[in-house]
Amino acid sequence: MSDRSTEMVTEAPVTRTAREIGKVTKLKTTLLVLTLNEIEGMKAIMPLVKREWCDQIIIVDGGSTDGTIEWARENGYFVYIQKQRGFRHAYTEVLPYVEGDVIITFSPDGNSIAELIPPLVAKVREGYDMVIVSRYLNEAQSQDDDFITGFGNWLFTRTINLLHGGKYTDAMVIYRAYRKQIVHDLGLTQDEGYTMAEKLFHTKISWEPLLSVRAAKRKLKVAEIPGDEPPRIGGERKLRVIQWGGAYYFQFLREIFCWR
Ligand SMILES: Nc1nc2c(ncn2[C@@H]2O[C@H](COP(=O)(O)OP(=O)(O)OP(=O)(O)O)[C@@H](O)[C@H]2O)c(=O)[nH]1
Ligand SMILES: [Mg+2]
Repeated sequence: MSDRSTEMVTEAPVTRTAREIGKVTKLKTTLLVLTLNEIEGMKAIMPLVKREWCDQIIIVDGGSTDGTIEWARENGYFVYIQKQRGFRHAYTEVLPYVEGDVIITFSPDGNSIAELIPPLVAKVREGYDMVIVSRYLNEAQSQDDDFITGFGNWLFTRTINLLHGGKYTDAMVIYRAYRKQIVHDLGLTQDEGYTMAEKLFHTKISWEPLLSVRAAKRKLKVAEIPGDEPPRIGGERKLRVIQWGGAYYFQFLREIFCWR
């Protein structure tokens, strides 16, 4: 599937000296597996993730009570249990444990196809700052979307493209790989990008949409590869359509005026 990836670079395509390519291909990778009561998904999906695909795997848990944590530890995974509630705190808290130069974020609830990890890593090693597994590129499809989430993802992606100069087909998905350095360069660990949106909509949000917005604003080298989103396996959906939708949309508008 990786041969049908889109290039979103605005400058010349990646042309590098052999020395630079050497540096890029040596990049170490850390897979972050996000869990909150995903025992069925974990049992079905994690055996499909070959441990040699990434240099490090961390299970980042939001406080599961269904045996997810115990199962992960029994199967030899390092588990980090977040202290503060909410996706973005999962990421900021686990960051000091990340040894890789590249972070891959992965959902073990059935929505992320494990076999796409190697082509995703290969693509990022071509020299991109971020590579997204797009559910809407070429023939890729989401079987997890309902009408509202499908429309929301379309609207949010188009809004980011229009307001911030992105060329995304999927600016919202978790499944992606990016260089750890850009987390700092784009100020993703700083509260200022989230607090007003979170207060207004009484929720905690994740950082993928802001990452997409700021990567577009900075004109980073971004690519997408197509990847289906199969339906969720077991467990419960945590998505809060109205609250997260409102908070993310507010963030996109705020970014017109804030952050360079
Ligand atoms: N560490 C952590 N993981 C979470 C949290 N909320 C959800 N997750 C996990 O993150 C992964 C991705 O969740 P999502 O796919 O965004 O949410 P979902 O509930 O599956 O909803 P949809 O996929 O949009 O239908 C799942 O494995 C969830 O269990 C959280 O607050 N902390
Ligand atoms: Mg999901």
